[in-house]
Amino acid sequence: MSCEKVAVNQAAGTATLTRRALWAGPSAVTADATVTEMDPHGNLTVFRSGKNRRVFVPGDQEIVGHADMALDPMGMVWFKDLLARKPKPTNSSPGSIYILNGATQRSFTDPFDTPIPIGPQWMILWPFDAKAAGLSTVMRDAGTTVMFSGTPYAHLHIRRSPWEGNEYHRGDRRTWTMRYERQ
Ligand SMILES: [Cu+2]
Repeated sequence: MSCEKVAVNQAAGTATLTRRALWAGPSAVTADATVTEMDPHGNLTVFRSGKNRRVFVPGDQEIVGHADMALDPMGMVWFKDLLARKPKPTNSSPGSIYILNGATQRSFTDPFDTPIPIGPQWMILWPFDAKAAGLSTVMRDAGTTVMFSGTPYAHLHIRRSPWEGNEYHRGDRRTWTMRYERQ
């Protein structure tokens, strides 16, 4: 979070920022959520206080890496630790952050720093071991990556909607879908 972000966001107005912040999370939690602005030090300015424990923060579309976010309490602990550059996050149980409005991210390979769009995602904040979990550490457009793998900030970075696919309810007909692959 840069000072630049706060300045640009101040010009946008509270109503606009609130509306955009709420795109970050699922509709099941938006109605009762708190909406705040966050400064570069993680200090919150409340726009709207809500009854559930999820906090929505607007990002800035003009700045790479500043996505709209919906954080739960442990997600907030983790994110503030990251902002403060603590060597290790201090969340005592897994947190979660929704970034369902998508994001852009700095490239780690391109000298001209072309932003990579990474789309809707959500994160489970716990230092999973990629190898043990059998998960990739490389950016993908769907599925799960262990991001910041091998560091205390490692987390499950999950693309696309958690509500993809169909639910099974008692009495529903089963459709087995399988794919074959050539050896
Ligand atoms: Cu992530």
